[in-house]
Amino acid sequence: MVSAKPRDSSEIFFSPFSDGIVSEVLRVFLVKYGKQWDGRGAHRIVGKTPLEAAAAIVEDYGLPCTTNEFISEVTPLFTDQWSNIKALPGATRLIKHLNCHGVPMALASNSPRANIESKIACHQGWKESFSFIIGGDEVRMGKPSPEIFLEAAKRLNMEPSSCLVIEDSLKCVLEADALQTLKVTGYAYCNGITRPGVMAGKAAGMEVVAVPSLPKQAHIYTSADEVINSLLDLRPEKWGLPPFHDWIESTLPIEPWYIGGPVIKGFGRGSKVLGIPTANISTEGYSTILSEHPSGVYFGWAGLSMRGVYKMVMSIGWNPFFNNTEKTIEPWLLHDFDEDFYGEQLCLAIVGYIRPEANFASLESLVAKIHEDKKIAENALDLPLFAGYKDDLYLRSSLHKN
Ligand code: ADP
Ligand code: RBF
Ligand code: MG
Repeated sequence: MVSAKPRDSSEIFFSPFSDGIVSEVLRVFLVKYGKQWDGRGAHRIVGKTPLEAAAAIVEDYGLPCTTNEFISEVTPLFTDQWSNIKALPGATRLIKHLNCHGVPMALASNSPRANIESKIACHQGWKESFSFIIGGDEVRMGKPSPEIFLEAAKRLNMEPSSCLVIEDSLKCVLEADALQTLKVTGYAYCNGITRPGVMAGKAAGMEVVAVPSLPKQAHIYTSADEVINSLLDLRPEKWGLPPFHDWIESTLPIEPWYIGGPVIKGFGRGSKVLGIPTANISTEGYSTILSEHPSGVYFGWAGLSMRGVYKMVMSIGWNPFFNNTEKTIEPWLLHDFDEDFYGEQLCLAIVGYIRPEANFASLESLVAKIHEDKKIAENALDLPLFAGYKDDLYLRSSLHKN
């Protein structure tokens, strides 16, 4: 990682939308052809041009249409979805924070400017927070050309070297506005190794933090100064920007979210290999809610229908140490049980975030880190801010009444 230069004022450029919309559009679209979007297709289309991505879907799903027909059919579906586009987790928090500290920000995207404006219209406070919005139709060449970022720096009257670019994957390349950008700006896709936004930022002489919006994609952002799993992991002070002050005792309070289901069999290694049992629940039915929350280590309260409510620390994701291909939900209930409870209904109120999932040099260091997470969660859940959720109706109503 390149170390950050301290700066008096910095500029931030980023495109803070999540990719959930792509899955949603393709899910609805494929049903029309009697097919089921399995979500995993997202990996097959990432890093491709819009045309290549469309061709891959037509081929993979054996659709009875040409690539161009597919494109003209999905484009209006994407447009309809713009008002439903969810912000990337942590985007509103970050925009508010930087705005409150008077950090000038610009929003620079390859999408035509009018599309960007429609997309952010439903996010309160966003438009006013950016000094400028620059669309792909306002420059000769879109990303990966540095032009859009250089233009943003010029308009902000700042040196490119004192600007920070925060770049997500710029969404799945299939998204409708990317298709339009292709026509409008003659956007040239360079290669599948580095994402266009990262290339553009580096070519503009700026520091770049990349936030891959699909899992296991960090390797295609290698030229970024830092790759973070989600905006929750951004430490502004690393880049000479004012730090967040909402972390409390190593935890980040979040808007609580809720998932539940019967306890299922996992990989059979939690207790055996790590000495840490995790009462897995199925991810089925939670694809939307899970796509709205970054993978990582969280904590909260767990209601076990036949037993009660317990403190809980969990990981959600691909367990990088084991390089799983399936995303799993792995809650460790912080209580000693004298028997297994497979099949029992488990409800989770997730109230705070601790850290991204990580890889470790050894099993011992993974286990040590999980025990550290446990301590953090145990202490945090005693704070009034988190303790109250123990009585959350969602958990209480799931308990078996005798
Ligand atoms: P699996 O791979 O099948 O999830 P684990 O080794 O992770 O197996 O063990 C998890 C199981 O252990 C749970 O499903 C539950 O029945 C039991 N268990 C016992 N104590 C706990 C605990 N404190 N937290 C979570 N699960 C526990
Ligand atoms: N697995 C990882 O590969 N990396 C992690 O950073 C990680 N953190 C975890 C944190 C907690 C609190 C828990 C309960 C589990 C974590 N695991 C992590 C998941 C662990 O690998 C998983 O539970 C076992 O592999 C059982 O399948
Ligand atoms: Mg388990």
